[in-house]
Amino acid sequence: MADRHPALKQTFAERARTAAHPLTRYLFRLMDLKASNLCLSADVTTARELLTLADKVGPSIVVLKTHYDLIAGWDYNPQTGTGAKLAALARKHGFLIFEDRKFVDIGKTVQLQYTAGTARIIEWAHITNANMDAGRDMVRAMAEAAANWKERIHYEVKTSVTVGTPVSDRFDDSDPQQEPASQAQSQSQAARPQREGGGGDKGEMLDVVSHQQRGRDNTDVDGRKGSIVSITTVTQSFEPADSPRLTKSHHDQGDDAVFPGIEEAPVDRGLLLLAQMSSRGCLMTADYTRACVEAARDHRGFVMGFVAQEALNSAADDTFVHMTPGCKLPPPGEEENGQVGGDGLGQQYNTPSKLVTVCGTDIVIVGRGITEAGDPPSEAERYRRRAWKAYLARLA
Ligand code: BMP
Repeated sequence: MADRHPALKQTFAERARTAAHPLTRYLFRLMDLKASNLCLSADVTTARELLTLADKVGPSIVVLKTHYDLIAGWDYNPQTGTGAKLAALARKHGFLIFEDRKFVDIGKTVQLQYTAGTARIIEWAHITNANMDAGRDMVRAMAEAAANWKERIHYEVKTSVTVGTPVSDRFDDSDPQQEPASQAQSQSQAARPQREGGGGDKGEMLDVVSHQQRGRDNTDVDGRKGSIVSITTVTQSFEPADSPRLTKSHHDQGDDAVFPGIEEAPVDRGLLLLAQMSSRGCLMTADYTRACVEAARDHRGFVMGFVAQEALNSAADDTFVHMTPGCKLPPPGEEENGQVGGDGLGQQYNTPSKLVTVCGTDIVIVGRGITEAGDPPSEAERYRRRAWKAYLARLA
């Protein structure tokens, strides 16, 4: 496959014009702009290390790969937590975040794992991946979840609240024992938007305070009675999510720098299918890999490409991107010998040159080769230069 597909001889800039997925088009542009086809697998174990590493290595990479579940001290707050901070670093340095979650379950469970729960991966990770063993419906379920999420965040709801004096003819004020409601109580109830809708909305909410009112005419069956003490006007207005104001307020972590030369990443989310693995004795068969390619073609608007050991584009209109882990360079000065061993735990390594020039992958994923180096930023630069050189060699 890898030998023949025209994409192998196209520049990333050319592929940015034809890729089916908006995030893939953006990624190819970023690669061209930064002259980088390097993904850092930031497999450190604390949130502090993760953020420091992302900040230092950010200039050399186009993708930062995470395993959020191996990070101690991950802050789950969607606005100010670790995901939001990573997103700010991604904007500052120009990279996409790829949570290597390898989803595999029935569709419904995966939808919830992707969009809800503790980590709310969809909120901060541009890209995630899935093991297709559970079958194609899981990919469809994830695509639907991503589409619903995008629809939901496309408009930010701004809610402003005013608490007014009740109008006498709007409620029954006949209860002489009615207690005054505290202003704080009224406001806390009013803070909930009354209803959702599009394009600006205004409604009145009756603030109801319940009292124990046994034996009176308008008493509820459980003995609780509602007394209306104020009228709250709730105004909702909607603003497109891609407006500059929202982008800033959404991610305002005190670090609003934006990487120059390209606009911010689109809000679209993308999936990589885990089509092949780098580990020794991996049980993924050629049939499984083929099924991944077919599922990707069925969901071109959501599946960006593959985590694989070789290029898998084969049909004329395949525009998928490939990312490949199991990548290591020999120590500086020994590159020419080209030999890299495994890690003793099943991981198998290849050099960027083998993976990009020979196997046809687009992005190399490097973990310990960089994280365990004495100087990770300069080692990341060495990997970036090597992987980019391998890409230029493939074009030639
Ligand atoms: P390292 O470069 O340190 O071996 O790390 C590789 C990273 O890529 C790890 O995060 C691992 O989970 C991931 N990975 C892999 O090694 N092989 C695969 O086939 C798929 C992966 O996601």
